[in-house]
Amino acid sequence: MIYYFLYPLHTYFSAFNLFRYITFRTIYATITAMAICFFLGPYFIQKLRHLQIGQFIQEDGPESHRSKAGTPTMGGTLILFSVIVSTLLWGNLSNSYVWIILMVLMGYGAIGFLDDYMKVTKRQNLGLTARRKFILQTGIAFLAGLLIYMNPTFDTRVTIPFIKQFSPDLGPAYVLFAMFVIVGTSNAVNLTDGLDGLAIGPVTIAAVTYIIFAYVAGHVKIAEYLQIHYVAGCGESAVFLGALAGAGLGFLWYNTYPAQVFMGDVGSLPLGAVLGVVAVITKQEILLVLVGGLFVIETLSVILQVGFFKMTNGKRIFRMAPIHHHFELKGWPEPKVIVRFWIIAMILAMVSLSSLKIR
Ligand code: 57M
Repeated sequence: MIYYFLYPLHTYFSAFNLFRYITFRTIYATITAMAICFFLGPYFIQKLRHLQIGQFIQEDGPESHRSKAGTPTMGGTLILFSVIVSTLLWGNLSNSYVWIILMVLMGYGAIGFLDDYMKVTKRQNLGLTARRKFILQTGIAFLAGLLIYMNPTFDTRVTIPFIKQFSPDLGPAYVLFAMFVIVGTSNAVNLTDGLDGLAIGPVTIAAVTYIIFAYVAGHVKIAEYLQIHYVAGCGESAVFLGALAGAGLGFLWYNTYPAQVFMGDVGSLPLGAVLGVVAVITKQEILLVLVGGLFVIETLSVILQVGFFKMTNGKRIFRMAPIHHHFELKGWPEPKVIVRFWIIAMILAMVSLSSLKIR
């Protein structure tokens, strides 16, 4: 909205010309979302405690998690609030990609809110059935994929990281591909959110990484120079990603070990889903496997564990899946697991950025 009300005044005050620049608005979207999360955090946590919205700990979890019982959860609502307010303030609201992203954020946020609410009211860690959750996720992802596909300027070719010559055109099937990316990333982040700050750290790293991809893909000259797909208007998603990164840092202030609040499914499901949407919009879909490589590792550890368990009638590859629990049970202190996973996420993000030059 600021873009609307203040930019036109640049004819009277040249300083207001700044509001035209995506870089300027991305920086201030980041600061705004961080400030909202940081300053509202204590009040919000106190409110969650008052409402007795506390985490129920599953019996079969690691012993060290017992002490976490009752930690306020559903902190993701504060993240979503900060991101939405900051994006509405600093984003160019005539950009359709911004609204598609916000639709997915709110849609998945509603799924997570429902799931968390059912868990809290039933005092057990079982919310929506996996089937119901999957159907809702797929429906929203389909709508997002269709809206992106219907944009006449959107290209349905898929970018293969590090390979410039080959970019298969999926045509209408691109909608199904986009759905897979969005639903898959949402659930991968959800699985990863099992230690203090373990999900929000890499989500913030991925958001910052995609700010760069969104900016260069939305800039016709830079996109041409880097020989990547130019996506008219996708640069505006950098403002949203700035808000996401800012809210992530603001939330991390309270979610870091020992966590004062958990994000809940209301946070993990939408955060993963919007990373998927942005990966599709910026046409760096498959690269998300690298940018969000930590989420992929966590998900693969579960798939391998469950598959091996079933094939061998009860044998396990890991002491416990997802893999963060494996290292906990090996005796690594929780902060050590978390920070080492963050370091891996940063390394993967840097390698993914190198794909811009290595073509
Ligand atoms: C999402 N949720 C955390 C918190 C967070 C198929 C199976 C792999 C599913 C998986 C599962 O249940 N995943 C659900 C992970 C939970 O965190 C809550 O959930 C929200 C995210 N969705 O915001 O509200 C617990 O994680 C801990 N936590 C923190 N700090 C945080 O900042 O310490 C979360 C955030 C919280 C808290 O203890 O209660 C979770 O782990 O459930 N299941 C599992 O992950 C379980 N693994 C398992 O069963 N492995 C089996 C098979 C199925 C692979 C095996 O290895 O043989 C583990 N999780 C739990 N208990 N809770 C281990 C058993």
